[in-house]
Amino acid sequence: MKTFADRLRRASLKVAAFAAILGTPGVANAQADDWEVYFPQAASPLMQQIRDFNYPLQILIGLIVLFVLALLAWVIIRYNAKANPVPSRTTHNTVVEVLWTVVPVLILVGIAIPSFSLLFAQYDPARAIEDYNPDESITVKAIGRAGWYWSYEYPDNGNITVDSFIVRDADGNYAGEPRLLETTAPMVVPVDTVVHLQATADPTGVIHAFAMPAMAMKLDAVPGRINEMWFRADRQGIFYGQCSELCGAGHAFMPIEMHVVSQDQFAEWSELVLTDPSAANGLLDTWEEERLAALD
Ligand SMILES: [Cu+2]
Repeated sequence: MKTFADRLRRASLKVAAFAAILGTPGVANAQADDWEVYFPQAASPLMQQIRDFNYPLQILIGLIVLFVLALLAWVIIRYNAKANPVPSRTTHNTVVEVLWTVVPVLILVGIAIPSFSLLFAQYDPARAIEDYNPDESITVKAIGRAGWYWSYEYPDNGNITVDSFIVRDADGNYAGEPRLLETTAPMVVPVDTVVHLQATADPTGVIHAFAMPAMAMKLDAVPGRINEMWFRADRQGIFYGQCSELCGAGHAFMPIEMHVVSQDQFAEWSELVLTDPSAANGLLDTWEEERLAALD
């Protein structure tokens, strides 16, 4: 028979394995790894801050859960009816009451301060990036379309419009790779550049939401209204997101595919896509192959 110490050791090994999964170093793309349960690897400064903030919070929450559990166990064992034939008549304990009010308040205020500063930073790059220069940023407008796809417009770069449909085969079946995430033409942004992302939806359509977890982005796309957030991609590659507002029959089939390329590549793409969109797409594929080849 297994001793308690054996079980404890096995349990702690499991916890260590779980922690190793959480700390898996970055992969080429922002897709989830097998068995990944934590946030995606950060690809923007804000996502990195959110990850860094969340780790100590998880530990704090874990400690509080254990503490409350221990208190409950103590009360159940030490103060049950069997152990106390004559019930205590205690009704108040001022010290304990003050403590269980003040301590949680201090903990919550301690969490709220960095929390609010992150919330504000989501809408103001100057709060998260020291050398932020608005003149070097670009604007991309993401439009959630009623026919279940996204369009991207680049008002700073000669009125580019990209219609981004999910990939299907000749029979109309979903054929993309990764499954349900590949699009006919992705959103393209330059690396190390602040992108102001404006989200809206077809004026006669429904509400969608633009979500890109690796960049800490989630923004409602509402008909007749513009919402704005920013991100800065810190590494090149292909990143995926999905519509995150239940919008209708095609909700699961309007993926967001984002190619982060070098600034020179972005300049080249943004010229070419105006005249020859399919050549521009081919260029993106070539660049991605080159990037992956260079990683090996
Ligand atoms: Cu949608």
